Amino acid sequence: MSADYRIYGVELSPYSVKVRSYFRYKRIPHRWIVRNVDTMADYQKYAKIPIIPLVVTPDEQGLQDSTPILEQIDTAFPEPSTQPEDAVAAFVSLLLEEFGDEWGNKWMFHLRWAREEDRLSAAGRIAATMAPKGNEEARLAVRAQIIERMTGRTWFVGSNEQTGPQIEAGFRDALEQLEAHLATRPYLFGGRPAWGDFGLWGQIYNAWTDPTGAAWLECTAPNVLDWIHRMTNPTDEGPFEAWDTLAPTLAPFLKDQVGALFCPWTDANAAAIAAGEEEFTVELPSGTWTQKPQKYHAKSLAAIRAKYAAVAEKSELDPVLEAAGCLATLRA
Ligand SMILES: N[C@@H](CCC(=O)N[C@@H](CS)C(=O)NCC(=O)O)C(=O)O
Repeated sequence: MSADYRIYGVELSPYSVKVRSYFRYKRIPHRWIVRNVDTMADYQKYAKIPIIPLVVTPDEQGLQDSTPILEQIDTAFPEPSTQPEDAVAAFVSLLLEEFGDEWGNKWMFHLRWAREEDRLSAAGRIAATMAPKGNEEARLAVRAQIIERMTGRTWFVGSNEQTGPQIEAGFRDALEQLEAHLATRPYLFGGRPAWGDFGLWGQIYNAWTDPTGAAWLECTAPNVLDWIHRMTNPTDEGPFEAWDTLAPTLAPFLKDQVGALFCPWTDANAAAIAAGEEEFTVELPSGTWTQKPQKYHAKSLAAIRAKYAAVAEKSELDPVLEAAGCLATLRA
């Protein structure tokens, strides 16, 4: 029995590193345990579903799913706060966390598996967690199996021949917008990290660990790269900002990435699940988008809608969400 929290995860899991960064920022005593052949049996004792991260509390409770994990940790460790005081910024942060988990994951997952150099790199590192430690022959054999399985499985996040170019263009646009925003502040909401940072960062950090993502980030987005480094072990560098100073460079991101792409997509995905459809098509500003519905996502949409509904005073928030094209999706 250990007095510390334990986080079972791997470096290539955006949700795992998101949770680890959260623990680091809050200075919560914890151990990072790589889920591999040696730790699998322990992991399985606590994991109810086969996903990472898995957090095991000091009283041996297993927690899964990064957003509820963050919520539970916030209850136990409210300070330092990761919610901006300003009501508009606070909700935008929650929305960006959801966007990062669900849409940012398409950037990361697509880039990781679309090109051979990325497949080789990622599969090689994942294989190291699955093959017996130090056995290079076994690692390369597992790498080959992973590549075979993952090639052609990018449909899982909606990446296909039609959507791939849209995902890549969207990621490049997003990086350009984040680059401008992070030019004058260390974190997305000012001097300290907020939920939006953790959700988006897990995905963008992971894209950076793959060759194509690294090439894009390192040659075009130095401020985003600094933020990637900072977020691996975030510290308090000052207060949160209020929405009025964030808006000039964050409102464009909210409008072009969240309102124009993610919101219509998530509405269409939820409608397809409700109707029991095998596939859905939605017209986005980036083009026609066809994919199989993502079941898990409908749940997290319901969760962000509940968070919106719980905001007591919406008179300043609603015009911001309306201007960004997010309001109807959140009110539905
Ligand atoms: N919604 C979950 C998603 C977690 C998830 O998809 N984890 C992936 C890795 S990034 C996973 O565990 N895949 C199966 C596996 O690696 O065994 C969360 O936020 O924690």
